[in-house]
Amino acid sequence: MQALLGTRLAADVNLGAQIVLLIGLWIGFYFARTGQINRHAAMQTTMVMANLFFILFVMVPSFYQYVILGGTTGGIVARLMLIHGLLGVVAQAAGVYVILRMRTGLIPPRFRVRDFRRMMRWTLMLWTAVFVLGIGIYYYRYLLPKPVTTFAASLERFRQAGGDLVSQAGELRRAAEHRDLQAAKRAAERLVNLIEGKTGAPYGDLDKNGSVEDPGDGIGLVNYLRALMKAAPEGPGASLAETVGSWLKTIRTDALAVIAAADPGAVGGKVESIVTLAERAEREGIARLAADAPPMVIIVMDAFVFTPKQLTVRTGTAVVWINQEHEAHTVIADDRKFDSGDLSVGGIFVFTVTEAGTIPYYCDYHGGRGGVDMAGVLIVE
Ligand SMILES: [Cu+2]
Repeated sequence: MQALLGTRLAADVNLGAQIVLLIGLWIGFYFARTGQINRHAAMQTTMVMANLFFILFVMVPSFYQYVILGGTTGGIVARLMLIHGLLGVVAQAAGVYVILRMRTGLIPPRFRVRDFRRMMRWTLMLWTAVFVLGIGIYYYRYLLPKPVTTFAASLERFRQAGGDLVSQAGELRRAAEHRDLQAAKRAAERLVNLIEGKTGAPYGDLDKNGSVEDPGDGIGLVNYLRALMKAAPEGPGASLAETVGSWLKTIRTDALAVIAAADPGAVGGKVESIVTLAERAEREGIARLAADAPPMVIIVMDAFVFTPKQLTVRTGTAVVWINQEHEAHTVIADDRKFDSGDLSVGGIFVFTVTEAGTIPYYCDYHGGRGGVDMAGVLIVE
């Protein structure tokens, strides 16, 4: 039914049904309290059996897509889904047990709960708790407003990051000249973070001064280069991008050596090499690449959203998606114009837009067609 109705509509139908089922169960409870036992039995049986339908056709498929296929265990939605799934199975099993016990002789005597009335009450309580968890899932997926940003990293940001590379190398040289090891390590941390980006292996508070310093946008120069190479693998920029990439790797290695150094005297040679290479990478590489490359924008996948969610681009723009978290995502157009397949952390997908129009897209695991949950839209002019 989820596939039939789409993620959001199936969730809406299920939400309505769950409200009806819960009210029904509490009315059934009232019947029991007022001695209307036949009505009680009929009501609870109907509600529990009806719920089996929604479990099988809405909740199991939704759980399978989000948690199992997506391999998603992080984030509030997946965690709620896991708890909800576990407790929901217990609640439903208890409901079926109560029905069998109430209406049939199928439960062998040794499996018969002694305080049956208490068990029924507990089942109703558990059912209610699972309902509340379900509301939580619905809220976080469909109601909670997601951040709306229009800023997309572009070649302009790439050029700026190149400038930051040179200025941080300058900071490093000044610190080394003053034999200020702390300041040198700080500048070295900024260099590494600027180069690697959030998804890099050495990224973070490398000098252990209590703060993560990254003058860039967290994407990382190496990822800008990877995106450029993917956007135009045959272009004249591809081999230059590769060369710049190897320079950046050298700078990174030397900067890590500065961070690991025990005294200011040990960093001199590294610092000179970093400054020379940074200037060269900026002047001969990044500035030229940014000037010659066709227009490019980067959309980041992080915290189960596309940022920016909505973006206007010109025809001929290479649109790049980068996965910046440790959850797999996909980028798939509503009309299947493109489908990235699984993108793990650091994964890049490029689609160059060629004609004007609106292209809604979504993540196959955490979103759905029509702008549901993890989804975005490209407006091509
Ligand atoms: Cu996703």
